[in-house]
Amino acid sequence: MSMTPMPSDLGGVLPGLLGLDHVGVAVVDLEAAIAFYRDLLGLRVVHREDNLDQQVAEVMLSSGDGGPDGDQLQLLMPLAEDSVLTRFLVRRGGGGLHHVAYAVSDVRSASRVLRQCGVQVLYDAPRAGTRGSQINFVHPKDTGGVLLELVEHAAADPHNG
Ligand code: CMX
Ligand code: CO
Repeated sequence: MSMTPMPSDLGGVLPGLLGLDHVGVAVVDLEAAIAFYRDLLGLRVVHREDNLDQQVAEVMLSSGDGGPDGDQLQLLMPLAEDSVLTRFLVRRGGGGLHHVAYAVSDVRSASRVLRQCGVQVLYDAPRAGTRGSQINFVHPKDTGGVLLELVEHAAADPHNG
């Protein structure tokens, strides 16, 4: 895995970047993982939902109030054999760090700028993420091996800062 060099004329700064949002961890047993982080770190579940578009069960945990301050862990478990997560778990022989997500004010323009910088943005248009957010991804082959998620929170999300 390599990192795509940034064209110097773009300045290398992503517009509308709000900061780190969450870290995504793929798991085989969601309830066991929730119990592990609750009992070991005292994290609590602040949200859970099934994302049928992504075919994953998602649980957000936080040590704070679950605000978009980077203090969130997202546990992910596949809901179907053809989920993108199934391939990841099979390839790795179990769970592990799956992605790092950054909050942006406008996922469409952030994706456009990243495309101009030459990295592979996965979706032509953003898709549905947690709590009504809109998400897109940069392929790990362009980021040194880390799947990078962009998340634009829904305006109505009470956690939207
Ligand atoms: N982190 C780091 N590397 C990863 C990876 C990950 N999460 N997933 C795959 N890879 C690596 C593989 O190890 C493989 O590397 P090698 O070529 O060195 O063996 C390479 O990427 C494979 O790439 P690929 O053939 O294009 O793709 P995959 O079928 O494995 O899919 C990806 C990878 C990123 C395109 C797919 O996972 C995807 O579409 N992700 C976006 C959606 C998603 O992740 N949804 C779940 C989270 C939802 C949420 O956060 O709300
Ligand atoms: Co995520």
